[in-house]
Amino acid sequence: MKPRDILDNIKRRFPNELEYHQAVEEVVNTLEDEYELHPEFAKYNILERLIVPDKILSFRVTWTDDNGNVKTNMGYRVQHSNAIGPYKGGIRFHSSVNLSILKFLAFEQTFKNALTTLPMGGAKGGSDFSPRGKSEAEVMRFCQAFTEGLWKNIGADTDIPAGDIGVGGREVGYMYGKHKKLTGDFTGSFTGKGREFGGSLIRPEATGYGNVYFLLEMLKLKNIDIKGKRCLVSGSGNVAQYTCEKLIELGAIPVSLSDSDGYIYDPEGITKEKLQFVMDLKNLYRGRIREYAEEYGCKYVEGARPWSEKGDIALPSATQNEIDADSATELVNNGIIAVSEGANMPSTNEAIAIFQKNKILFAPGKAANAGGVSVSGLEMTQNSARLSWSAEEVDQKLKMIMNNIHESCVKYGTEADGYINYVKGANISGFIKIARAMISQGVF
Ligand code: NDP
Ligand code: 8G0
Repeated sequence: MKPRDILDNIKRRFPNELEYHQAVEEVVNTLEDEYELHPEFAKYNILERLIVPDKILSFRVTWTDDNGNVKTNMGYRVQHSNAIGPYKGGIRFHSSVNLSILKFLAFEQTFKNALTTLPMGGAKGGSDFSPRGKSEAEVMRFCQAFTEGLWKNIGADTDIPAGDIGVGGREVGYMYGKHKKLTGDFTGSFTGKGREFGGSLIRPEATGYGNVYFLLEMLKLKNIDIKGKRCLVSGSGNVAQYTCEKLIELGAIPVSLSDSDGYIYDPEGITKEKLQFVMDLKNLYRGRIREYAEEYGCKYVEGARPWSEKGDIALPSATQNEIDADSATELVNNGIIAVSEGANMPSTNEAIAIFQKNKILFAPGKAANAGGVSVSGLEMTQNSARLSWSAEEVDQKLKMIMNNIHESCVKYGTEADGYINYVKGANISGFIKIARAMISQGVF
């Protein structure tokens, strides 16, 4: 079957899974030529086998709130592919979580993990539970109940979850603790753990820092200095915070942040001190980004995203589909030079096409945000070797990995006119590695 026919078939068999279609379509669009070049891919039906997840676990999570009400949520784990290593990918807790979203995330994770050069397969999991407004005790009970549904299917050599939207160090700690209690084993069964029990230095920073390292490589090829560049950042969670931290360190000027209620625009720039306010606000008090505008007297726009503001570089770091065709057009008209995705699939396929048509430097999440899972891979190495590396060592390795990913994208994505199609580069590079592993391991 040709890639197009496989895509049509997937759409027909899973008609309501729009995010999954979108992620698969983005890959299929860039793979057609490469597929033709290697008849063995079609012979072993590699593409279809790589699109359909190995296994999907779905379970009910029952927990009790502080008022004694018994609640139920859904829990899922999509074990997408373990062709090149154990399943690896985060856990998302958000009211919007459904199978389509987790399937798209697990699919992209498989390609991303292949790009990192570390031996990790792809997975994603989560629940439609929202930690927002829940007490500390409720979050703990939920995490424990979720782990009860999952624990038999995960493990340091099988499937290693981590955080994602709505799941930070606190939640990973509770899940890790429950997993340890049920198995009796102290192993590297999760990443993103606390420092005291096997967590890696630089893991919290890794996704944001890594995205900026990737951006630096893109700019370097064009002889563009990041200093003084005005950066539109969305989100205000883990990825957005450390993206801002690295941008500020390098002399760039982040001017926006957002959350699910709205965005702030601070034309004077988010400084180190203002960023500390955001970190305390979000990580300690679990407040809203609106409070930044109240504190510093800048603009706050309810129910909107920052893409209509003027900036040189956009680093979307909140969630999927936050940049649509209209936003992309606005960004281009306002003179954007680069878009580097911290979030997973923040741009729609139509938005990507607009960036590429206008020859904007565009880095897809599966390349630009791979720093997070890379340092998770380094955490796994440290856990199994029973040692811990210094922050400098981990940061150095992170930089090297991001530079390697950039190089692979250039290798496979440079087009006849010299434009680097990072989407194509990332997809082909990841695909070839996984396809070879699948062929070598036989048909099953
Ligand atoms: P966090 O939960 O720490 O932060 C998420 C941020 O995005 C919050 O500001 C949140 O606002 C906002 N947000 C979430 N959902 C929506 C929505 N539907 N609409 C508008 N805003 C929303 O998550 P992370 O920072 O870890 O993750 C952000 C993105 O980066 C995700 O796409 C994730 O998959 C991706 N990613 C994360 C990695 C990591 O290491 N953490 C690694 C690679 C990718 P609010 O506070 O209102 O919920
Ligand atoms: O560490 C991880 O496995 C992880 C956590 C959150 C997100 C991601 C990702 O790459 O999207 C990976």
